[in-house]
Amino acid sequence: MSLSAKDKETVKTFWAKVSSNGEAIGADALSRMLVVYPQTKTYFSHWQDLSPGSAPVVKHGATVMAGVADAVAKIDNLTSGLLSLSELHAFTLRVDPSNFKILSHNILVVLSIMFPTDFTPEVHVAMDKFLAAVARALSEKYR
Ligand code: HNI
Repeated sequence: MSLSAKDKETVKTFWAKVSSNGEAIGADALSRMLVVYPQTKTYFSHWQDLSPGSAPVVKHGATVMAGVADAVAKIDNLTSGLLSLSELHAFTLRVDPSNFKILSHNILVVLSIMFPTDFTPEVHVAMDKFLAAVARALSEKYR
């Protein structure tokens, strides 16, 4: 399941095409996660409004996608590159790492809807592997 050199190139090329839509991708992915997997709401109970498209959901969607953009930039060193973000999620936020997989799934769903032509099976598998690698890197500090 590791990312080949070809997968990395595919991720970077696809990301270059779609990254200007990061905010919209993040807002929809987070909105869907909170509706379809309501157990994820527990981490955001301090927000005023957790409904799809609400201000905090849109804002945090952009934050998460900025994190994904950072991960694309660090694709060759994800474990060390995301260590402080892993520490934050493990020790401060105490997010159960199973949720990373749930968010990744929602990001893939949104990418497939927003970019039906560019989201080829090749892009799908590369992005799936990449998001799994990001989830693994974010889980590093839980050990
Ligand atoms: Ni996550 C904060 C990135 C998955 C719950 N998260 C952040 C921040 C980034 C980030 C960046 C802001 C850090 C800072 O303030 O320094 N999160 C990511 C990435 C992923 C991810 C790249 C996976 C791809 N986070 C998740 C998941 C959950 C989650 C799956 C819970 C279901 N994250 C949070 C919470 C915060 C957070 C909670 C604090 C937000 C707030 O406003 O309180």
